[in-house]
Amino acid sequence: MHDTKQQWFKDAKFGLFIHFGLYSQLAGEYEGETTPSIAEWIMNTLDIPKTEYRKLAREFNPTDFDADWIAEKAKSWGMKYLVFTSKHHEGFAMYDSKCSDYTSVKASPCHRDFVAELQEACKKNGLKFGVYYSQAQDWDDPDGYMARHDNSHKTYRNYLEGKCFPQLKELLTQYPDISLLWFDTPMGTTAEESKEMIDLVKSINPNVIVSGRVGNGLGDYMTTGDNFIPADPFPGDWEVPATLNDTWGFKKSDDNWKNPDKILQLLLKINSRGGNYLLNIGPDGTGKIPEESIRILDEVGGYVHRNADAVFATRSLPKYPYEVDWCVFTGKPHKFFIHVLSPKTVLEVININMTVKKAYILEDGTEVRVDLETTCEGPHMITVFLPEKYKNAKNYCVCFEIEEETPEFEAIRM
Ligand code: JFZ
Repeated sequence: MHDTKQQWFKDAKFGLFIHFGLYSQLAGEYEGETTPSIAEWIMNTLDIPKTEYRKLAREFNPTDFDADWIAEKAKSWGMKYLVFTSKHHEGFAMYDSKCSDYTSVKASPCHRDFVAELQEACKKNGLKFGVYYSQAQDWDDPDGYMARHDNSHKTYRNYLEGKCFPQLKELLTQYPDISLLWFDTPMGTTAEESKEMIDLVKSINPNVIVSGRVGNGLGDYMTTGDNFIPADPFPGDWEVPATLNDTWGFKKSDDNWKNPDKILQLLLKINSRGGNYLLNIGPDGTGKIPEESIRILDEVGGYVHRNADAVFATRSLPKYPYEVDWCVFTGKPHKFFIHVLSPKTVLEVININMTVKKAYILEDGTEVRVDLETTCEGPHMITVFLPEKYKNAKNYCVCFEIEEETPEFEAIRM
């Protein structure tokens, strides 16, 4: 991927994804049937006729959706950006679109513009604001793509010119704070068409970053699949979007919630390899966020908040030559961090070449004694003697202020 000088994105490291739309009301169920797939795909998976699906708009009134509360929470979790579904594959605009009647402002009793509400809330809370826009799949437009269906009779161009391009223009002109356009599932989009979308976006707002899923390798950064994380440091900018259970949109029956310790470990691994983690919440049809998501994010976000210096603006580290399961390293110029994720009485790591000026527990500043020595295991054996309080504790971070810009990981030697 290209280096686009998108500094805020390189520094962000942690963000909040929100999947919210008409599908949220169905909660993964339609006429007594539960979708076997992700909930926001229910129209496609259960083949709900368009005329039936459209009726959902008439009941959409999410009185519990509180943009301010969400943005405040995201900030308290140490997140730096938020991405909201302005239009998902279902085709329903969650903002005041002038070129369609199928919008939350015109077709629903709530008459609300969620993009405007979130833009405002992000501004108040100092978060960068991004919107998801399904540029190829549109299951409501006769010429939009639909996965699992025959698209051969469709004229994609009609959809692009009649809905996609006009809506992109609207989003970028009506909401000047948009900093990221999160495109998705390009399907049959050609390289020329991807380029056209990017040019359109940047002609209105040149500072907007475009996600990798604009298609044809033309995005400003690389997007992986749900929780698929590169095993090694990955050059360029990249992001892992991920769910906290197994669905993006709200699904009543899905209680396969991930372990917060696991999520935290993934976040730190992603950061140490140079990427950002975009964690999803799926509010229900009333706009309420599942309690379990909040519990997980309070825990993960609590750690990030306490250890912000070891997450925000960290840079990709070289690959450490050993398998370690009790800690993850992150780093930034002249700082090296050991995140201790399982209990230890003393910390020992080897083959890290750096000159330590000062070492301390990041969350409370308690200095720790560090021994640097050459042992039979090789040079640069680092031992950290822990204060009583941190012996056998987990989820805390040790910060090393170092002479060098970055530590050097030495190769394994006999
Ligand atoms: C897409 C959407 O279809 C889905 O509904 C959700 O919005 C998600 C964030 O993005 O799903 C994908 C697209 C690409 C991959 C995985 C899920 N991928 O490349 O692995």
